[in-house]
Amino acid sequence: MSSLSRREFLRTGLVGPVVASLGGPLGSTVTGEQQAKSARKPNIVFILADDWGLDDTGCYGSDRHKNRTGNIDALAAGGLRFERCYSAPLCGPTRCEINTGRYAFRTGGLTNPVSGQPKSQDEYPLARILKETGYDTCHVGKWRQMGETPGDWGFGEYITDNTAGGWYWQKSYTKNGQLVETPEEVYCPDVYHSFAVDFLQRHAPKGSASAKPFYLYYASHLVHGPILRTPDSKPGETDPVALYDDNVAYLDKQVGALVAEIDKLGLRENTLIVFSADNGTVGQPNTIGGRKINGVKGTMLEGGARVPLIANWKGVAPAGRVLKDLVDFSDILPTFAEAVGAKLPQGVTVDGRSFTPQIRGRKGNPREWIYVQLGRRWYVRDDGWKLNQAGELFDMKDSPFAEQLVAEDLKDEAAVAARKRLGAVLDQLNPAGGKTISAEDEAAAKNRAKKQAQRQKQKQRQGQKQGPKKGQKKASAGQQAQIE
Ligand SMILES: [Ca+2]
Repeated sequence: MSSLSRREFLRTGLVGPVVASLGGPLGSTVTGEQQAKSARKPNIVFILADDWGLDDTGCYGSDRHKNRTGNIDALAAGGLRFERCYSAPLCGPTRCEINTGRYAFRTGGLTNPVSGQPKSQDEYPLARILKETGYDTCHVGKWRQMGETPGDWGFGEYITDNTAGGWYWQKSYTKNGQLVETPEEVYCPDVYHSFAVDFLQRHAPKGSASAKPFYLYYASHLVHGPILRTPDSKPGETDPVALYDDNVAYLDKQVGALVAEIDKLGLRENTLIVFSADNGTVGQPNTIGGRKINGVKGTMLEGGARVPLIANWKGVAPAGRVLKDLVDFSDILPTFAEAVGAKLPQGVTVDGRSFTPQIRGRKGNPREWIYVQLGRRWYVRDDGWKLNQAGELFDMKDSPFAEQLVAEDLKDEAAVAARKRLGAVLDQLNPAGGKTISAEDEAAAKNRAKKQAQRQKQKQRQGQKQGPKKGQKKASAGQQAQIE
């Protein structure tokens, strides 16, 4: 236990027989109450923003929102911030990776919609792993693209809705499989937040479920389109840019409220809080230090999949540390599993690598490359280079602002070595040999998404012509999602 304090050791979840075997001498140095507190398995709260890039986040240098994300920035200041984390460039494939720890060509979670691909019975989902380790599991917010229900995927309780886009001012939602209808429109992010708070309160030291550690997956609809007014928007506000800013501010406010609740309930020191996003910004990327991020949601450019990743664990994660370690979203499952001391399923290829050691302040075993896939396109990227399915090599030294295509016949030593190195990774992964989608099906999926976006715009235009309904002032389509 040389590099691991006893307190930290107990927190790893390596408890039970190990703790029991420590016996007398160590046991006599702490009170029973302290020991019980230390031995409690850590809780995990995973906050996932929707359509939110580095350029939306103050602590990543966003010029536009630098004073709008104070609560998220505070999580980074009190914990770790990973500079190079990669989701998939689209909602559904990202959520598949989170829940399975596996790349899309293994699961079939290739593009939107991914419902039915993969199936929960064919996978070993994160929530099920945690549940089988004794955790209470709760899903809050966006789910639909995963298919089935959060319950099928291992969540003991959940609140969600039947949509892949934003679900804001509405008269219905789904709670634990039951449709709930309300007489008046409610702001669903607030309803979902209350559900999360109730879950936390039941798991607080004095709550009815205090004996159980928990996993709360807080998958906000914010800031996916349609970009509508929030409860904090100026009355009558219709300017789409102002409303977009309001949505950013509202997500940050909810993050702050969630963390304050965790503090108030006495859960903070035993709770790992992770904040990330499911893909990059929609529409126009914002600037960082005056330069525009290269690429947005749905693209295979850096801005499509490079997202913020913040891990805050009071008393465990080093405060204010910034890491350049490469992380991709298949890493979330093994990271959370290791954090709670759960074993990974046998006989299942998990692509991810745990970054729990880094969260605990150690060097860990950082990745040498990350992998990103969307439909029939993919790339593998390492510290300075990126190679895609077409064999195109990009020099990434100026990312996330620019990526330079390298001429195929360039004899530059570093480029030649990178092509060889990354090519070997792709050969080993062999995405083309895994589950795939036909060009026709991919085009059809894109077309459906486009039509859906058009319907959304049409609906919003009609809403504007007719004037806003009570509690629902529609924005123009200027900043709407083009795709789910
Ligand atoms: Ca998204």
